[in-house]
Amino acid sequence: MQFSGDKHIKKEKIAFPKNFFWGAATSSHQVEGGTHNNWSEWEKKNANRLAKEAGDNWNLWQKAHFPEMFEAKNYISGKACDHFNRFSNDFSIAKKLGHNAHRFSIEWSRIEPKEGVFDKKAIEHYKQVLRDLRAKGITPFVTLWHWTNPLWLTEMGGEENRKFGRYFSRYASHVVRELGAYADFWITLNEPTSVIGSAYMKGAWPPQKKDIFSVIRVFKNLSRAHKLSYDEIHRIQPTAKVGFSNISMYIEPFHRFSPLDRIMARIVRHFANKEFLNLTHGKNDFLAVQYYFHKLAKFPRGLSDGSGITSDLGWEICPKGIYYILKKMKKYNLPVYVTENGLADADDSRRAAFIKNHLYWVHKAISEGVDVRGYFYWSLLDNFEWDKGFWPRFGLVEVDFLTMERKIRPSAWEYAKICKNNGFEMIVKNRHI
Ligand code: IFM
Repeated sequence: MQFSGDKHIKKEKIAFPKNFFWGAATSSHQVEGGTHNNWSEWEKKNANRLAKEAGDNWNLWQKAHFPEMFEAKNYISGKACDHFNRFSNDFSIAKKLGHNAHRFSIEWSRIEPKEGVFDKKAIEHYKQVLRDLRAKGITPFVTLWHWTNPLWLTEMGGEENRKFGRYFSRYASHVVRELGAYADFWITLNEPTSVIGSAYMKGAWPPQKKDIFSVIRVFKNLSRAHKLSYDEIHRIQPTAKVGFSNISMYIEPFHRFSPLDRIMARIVRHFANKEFLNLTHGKNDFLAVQYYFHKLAKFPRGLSDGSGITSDLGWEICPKGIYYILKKMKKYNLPVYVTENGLADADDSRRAAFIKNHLYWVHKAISEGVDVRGYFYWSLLDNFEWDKGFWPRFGLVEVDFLTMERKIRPSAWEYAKICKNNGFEMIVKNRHI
């Protein structure tokens, strides 16, 4: 550590462990284009409503900067980034940016468009995707379910169907039998609690329910899906590394000394961050942490955002939260990967600092014994942000959704330096980052 003239400012070398995985993440529905699933159907029915409601949901600055939120077409995933056809070019960009790993998802509705009928062409497509990554020296992390269900399953109740676990593990075993030779890291489910919260508690995502019994059912069915597929994947590929990705919020009590706020913070922490880990105990080879949110718990009002600099979506930027989350992972004694962390930042004014500041805290967790082995920025490309549509720009790479032209953002080059050097130097002022 080097100290400059000002005693409050120091330069720290942030070096990551050898063989650290550096990359970015995407998901099929958000980037591929041409998907036909529960979300694509829901979008058609809800695009007009979402465009109308935008006026009530966003602040003046957001409305002025992203007028596309008032257009119905913003809410239709359609061609997305056309990544289905342009994956090889996109992976060349990732390679140029120094990424040695990439996380993407397989679209269940392509693999199994009808119940029990598996599409050979879809498998062939993902084989090409995996071959392309490997040929470029990029290690694939494959997600099997990033929120989208085939329509036959949607008609049968989707995640609420008590056979969801069996259907999912049958699909997972088919994929791993066909593609296991090309990938070692499998993420069964992406952020199960985001779906439980947004689709079954808040009623914002398909199937738009607000029903505690559905919540309980979906917790049960998704955790069963993970456990069954964990066993299946290991049966087919004994050396596979299997986990699920967990959205983890940094939750503090609104008033530090209020016992009620503290109890509330504990309860929310438990259900948001821990419950799925508990339910899948013993069936995880690694922990996949996804961090975006700092929230304050106030009894009885609920969660509110902290103050400070925010992303374009108004999400508070709170880098040290990732440290507290990672420290909680230590007791599980498993390797940890940060499989998502990122922000919507259309003018790219905050992204480079966002990445560095979060990595500073990831590194601190590592130096205190947490076995973090990789970091995946969300996302490689600007993409379709679910019920918010295309206006939030999360990409290291800007996408023109009309021409499909890709432009590498300056922050992507900053991140590239970190990936290539396996670390960076950081000027730290009193550790206030
Ligand atoms: O875009 C999503 C992603 O699909 C899952 N994790 C959070 C991201 C940003 O909201």
